Amino acid sequence: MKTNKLRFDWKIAEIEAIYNLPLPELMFKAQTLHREFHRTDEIQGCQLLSIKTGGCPEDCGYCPQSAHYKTGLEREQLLSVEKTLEAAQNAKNSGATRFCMGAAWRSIPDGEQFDRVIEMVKGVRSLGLEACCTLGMLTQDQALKLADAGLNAYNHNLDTSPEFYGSIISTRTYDDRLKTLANVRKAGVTVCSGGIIGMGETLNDRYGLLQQLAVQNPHPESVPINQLVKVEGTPLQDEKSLDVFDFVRMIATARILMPASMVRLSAGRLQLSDEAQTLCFLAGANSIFMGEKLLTTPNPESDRDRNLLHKLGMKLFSDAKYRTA
Ligand code: SAM
Ligand code: DTB
Ligand code: SF4
Repeated sequence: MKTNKLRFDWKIAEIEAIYNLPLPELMFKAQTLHREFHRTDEIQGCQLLSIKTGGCPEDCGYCPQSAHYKTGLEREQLLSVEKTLEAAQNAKNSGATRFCMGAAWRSIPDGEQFDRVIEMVKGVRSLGLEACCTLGMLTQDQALKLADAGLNAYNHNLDTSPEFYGSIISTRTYDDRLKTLANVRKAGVTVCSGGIIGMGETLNDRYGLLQQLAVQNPHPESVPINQLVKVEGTPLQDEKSLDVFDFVRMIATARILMPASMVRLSAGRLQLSDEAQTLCFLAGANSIFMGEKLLTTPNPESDRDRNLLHKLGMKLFSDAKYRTA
């Protein structure tokens, strides 16, 4: 890997300058770095599964799964290992190479439920898929146990800038988030961390989020960029829609700041035309979530994704070997 190209000292003014470049310049820089570190004809397909749904004690203002808001979402206890592995096998059959299990927990309780998740991770790995979990806050001991089970990645998003964070979530702090990321890193599990745009944040908040991610050494290996999915009943249900070009600029800037990382075009694809998604790929996004559901909200149908990739002459990764560059 060309690690001498990676920087961990990004300043807000530099990030601002990149984000606001004339679009052709921004895209050129993003593409130049993208092709140095990654193939440009392939993206990774990931599949999400909500293994424990709803009833979450946290108050994240965007989230349909928070118990603080009436979103009409049906709660579900932790799935069985069998059901989870059935979904993982289906994901593999449809071309995904990474399987991400999400749970609406503030933190994962030790005991039978933790042990069950360990079995899920082992099972997903034995299918030849990369295994990723997102289960809320994690202690060092839990992170080490997940690492022993073969977990490849842990998703824990910073979501936004430290300054805006308190307007979106009050039940945990930015430092709590960073602490879990440090526990994950120390356990030798790769870090998946990104955020959401379209929540009413300022441009400075977007630069602030990108800075928090890009000054981590090493960079998160995986950076999901989500567009807010507006869910009725959440405090952000009436938020103004995001301009597509802001999404493209965010992805391109993430690609430039963290060139070796996977940049994932995550929630919000249903709101994007094929052309807009293509701009995101050209800006350096090299992964999508596949399947008709994200965790609880809809996602484009598989046929539409297949057709789009085919039209673009692109394909999904054919193996699950963890790629850094
Ligand atoms: N409870 C765990 C946590 O918060 O870390 C794991 C599951 S949580 C649903 C995973 C991530 O999904 C959140 O950090 C957030 O970035 C993203 N997310 C949740 N609701 C969303 C929405 N309506 N639109 C976009 N992204 C969303
Ligand atoms: C991430 O950044 N986005 C995914 C994944 N990590 C876990 C989750 C998106 C959730 C969107 C809302 C829902 O479907 O519930
Ligand atoms: Fe709970 Fe995660 Fe949703 Fe926040 S984002 S309410 S922690 S499920």
